[in-house]
Amino acid sequence: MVVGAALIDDGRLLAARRSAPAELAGRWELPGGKVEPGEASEAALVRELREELGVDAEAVARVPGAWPLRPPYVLHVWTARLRPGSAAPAPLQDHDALRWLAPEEIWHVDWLDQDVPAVREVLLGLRED
Ligand code: 9L3
Ligand code: MG
Repeated sequence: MVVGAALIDDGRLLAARRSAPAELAGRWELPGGKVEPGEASEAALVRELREELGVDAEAVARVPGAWPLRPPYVLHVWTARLRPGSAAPAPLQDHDALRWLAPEEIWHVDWLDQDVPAVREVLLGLRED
C-alpha cells in the first residue's frame, strides 16, 4: 500500500512536485510513499512526511477511496496537519517544489493522474470547512 497525505494548513492543501523517477518528474502529488512491512498506515504517513518534507505532522482522517497505482500498489489518502512547533515543509527528497493551494487554485497544478480522484475528494472536504 502507498499512503498519500493531504496536508492542510489554514484551508490550503500542500502539493509537491516530483523530481523522480523520470516518468513522474514535474507532476504534482500528495506527498507520501510505501508502507513498510508491519508498519501502520498512519505511522507510515507521518514517517514519509518527516523524511520527504522535514515536518512533524499527524494524520487526521482517512479520505474515502482507494486508487490503483502501478500493480500491486494502491493509494490510500489521509488528511493531515502540522503539529504545533513543526518546521515548515521543505522539498528534501523526491520533490523540487511545493505549493500551498487554496481551494480555487487546486487545479492550477498538473497532478499525477492517480492523485486526481483523491484530490477531488479532499477538495470537497476543504470547501465544507
Ligand atoms: N504515488 C502516487 N501518488 C502519490 C504517492 C505518494 C505515490 N501521492 C506512486 C508513485 C510511485 C509509487 O506510488 O510509483 C511509490 O511512491 P514513492 O515511494 O516513490 O513516493
Ligand atoms: Mg514518496
